[in-house]
Amino acid sequence: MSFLLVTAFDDAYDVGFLCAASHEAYAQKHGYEQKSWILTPDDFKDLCQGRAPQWAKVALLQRLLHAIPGAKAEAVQPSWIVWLDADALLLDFETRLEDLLEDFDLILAEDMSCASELNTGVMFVRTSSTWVATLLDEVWKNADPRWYHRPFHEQTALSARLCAVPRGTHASGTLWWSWQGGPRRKVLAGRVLVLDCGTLNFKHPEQRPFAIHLVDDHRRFGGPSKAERVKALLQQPKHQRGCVAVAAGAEASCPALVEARRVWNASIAVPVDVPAASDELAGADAWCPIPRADANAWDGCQRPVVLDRW
Ligand SMILES: [Mn+2]
Repeated sequence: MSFLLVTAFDDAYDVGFLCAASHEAYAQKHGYEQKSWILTPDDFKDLCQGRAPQWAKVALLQRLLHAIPGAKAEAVQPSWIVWLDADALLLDFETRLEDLLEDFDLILAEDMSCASELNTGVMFVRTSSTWVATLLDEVWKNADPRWYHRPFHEQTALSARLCAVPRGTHASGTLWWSWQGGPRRKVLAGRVLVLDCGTLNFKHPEQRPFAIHLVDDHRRFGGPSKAERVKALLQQPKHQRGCVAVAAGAEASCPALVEARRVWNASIAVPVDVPAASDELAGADAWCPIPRADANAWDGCQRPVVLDRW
C-alpha cells in the first residue's frame, strides 16, 4: 500500500503554499509521497484547457492515472493518489491515510452545502482502477459546458455523473446529506464511497475533520483572506493533532514555498525532529503527468522539483 498526495495551484494563489506545507509535513511524518504542482498562471490555464481553475484536478488526475500503467516497475507506483485541494489544510496528523481507506475505487466526501452532492476537495483514487480513470475521462469529456466556468465546475459535473437521482435524495429515497439527517456513508455504483463531510473535509476545524477545507472566500463580506485564516488556525494548538515540522532540508523550490514552510514550522505547537530530505526518489520520474520534453516549457516556480524528480 503506497500513497501519493497531490495538489496543484498557480503561484499567485497564496493560500496554496501554506496548505502545501501542511501536506508536505504530513506526508513526511507518515512516509507518503507528496507532490505540489505549482505552476505559473499561464501554465495553469493551459492545464485546464480554457476551463476554470477548479478543473485542474481532473486534468492532472487523468494524466497521472493514464501515465501509471506499465510505465515503470510497480515499486515506484503508488496504489492510491490522494488529491488535496490547495485550500485544504491538514492539521490532523494522528489520522493516517490507511485509517480512512476502504475497499472502493474512489473515496470522497459529500458536499457541505446543498450546492453539490459531492465535494472534490479530498479524493482517494485507486490507481489500478480503470473504472475510475474512465470516470474522470467521462467527466472531462461529457461535462455540460455550462460547468466549464460556472460554479461548481468539475464538482457539479462529477455529481451529475454519479448521482443521477433527484437532488436531495439518493437511491433509497432518503435524504442525501448527513447534516440534513441522511446517512453518513453512501455508496455509488458499487465503487464510490461517499463519507460524511465532517470526517474527510469540512470548513470548520471544530468538527475535527481530516482536512480543513477553506471553501468560502470571506473577503466577500469583509473578512480575512484564506491565507490569513490559515495563519490564524496555525496559531491555535487545539486544532493541531500531532502536527510536526516539515523538513527544512527538503529541496528548496520557490521562495513562497520556503516561506510557507517557515510559517508552518514556526506555528505548530509541537515541533519534533524530522529527518533530512533524502534523494531516494531521484529516479522516480515514471509518471510525471507532463511529458519531459513538454515539461521544459513549463516554467512554474517549482520547476526544478517537478522536472528533475518526476
Ligand atoms: Mn477547495
